[in-house]
Amino acid sequence: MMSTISLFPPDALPAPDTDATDLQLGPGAWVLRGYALDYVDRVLTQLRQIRRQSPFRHMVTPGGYTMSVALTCCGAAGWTADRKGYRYAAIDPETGQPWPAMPDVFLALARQAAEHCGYAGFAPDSCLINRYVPGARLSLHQDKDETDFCAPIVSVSLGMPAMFQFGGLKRSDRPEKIPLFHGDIVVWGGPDRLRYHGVMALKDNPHPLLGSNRINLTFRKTG
Ligand code: MD3
Ligand code: FE
Repeated sequence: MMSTISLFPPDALPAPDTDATDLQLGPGAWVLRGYALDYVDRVLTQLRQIRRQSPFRHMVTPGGYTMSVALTCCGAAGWTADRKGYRYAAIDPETGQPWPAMPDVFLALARQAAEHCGYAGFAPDSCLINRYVPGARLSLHQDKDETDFCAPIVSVSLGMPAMFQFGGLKRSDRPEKIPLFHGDIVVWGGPDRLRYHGVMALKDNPHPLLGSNRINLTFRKTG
């Protein structure tokens, strides 16, 4: 792969090593179809441990809404929402204990996918794990609770398919719809890092491994 100067953004774009099965969504965003398939068994084994330690829960937003998507986390920092706002914190407020450690296989998968898209040296300190059942959705939002917007976000989709909405930098920009399937990875960085995005209400299309569930892992560098 060609080397890039690390002045990004806006001086240099990543030098991706993407191939014909990759779908480019923007100057810094790619869908890697099936990229996680070889990792699924190991990822699900680790996920069973994580959810035993820090169970899935439905966060209540500062506005008082209970999210339809259930969440847990692993890594040095986890994401929480309460009346006071959204933030990353080292302690899971449900258990009073640190979030489960990030498994090596999670880190390896996220790093490899980021590098494939030209983001070498991705070092996430947090993985948010979302669980969707039929009807669950995530309304259009930006991910801006992190402090380092130079690092990309890597997302791994498992289980039932979802219709992802990829908008612009303004909430009013009409989003594009992209289906995401079991094993797909999406990498977002650079000029696409702050685009609005969401997930439409899930239809019930049971998956052989995960039944009527969709799991999404998002890897972030929070600090
Ligand atoms: C585009 N999760 O947890 S991942 C989230 O499928 C979240 O559960 C969705 O959005 C899910 O915040 C979508 C894809 C994603 C994640 C971060 C992004 C897309 C993004 C940041 C910028 C632009
Ligand atoms: Fe998001």
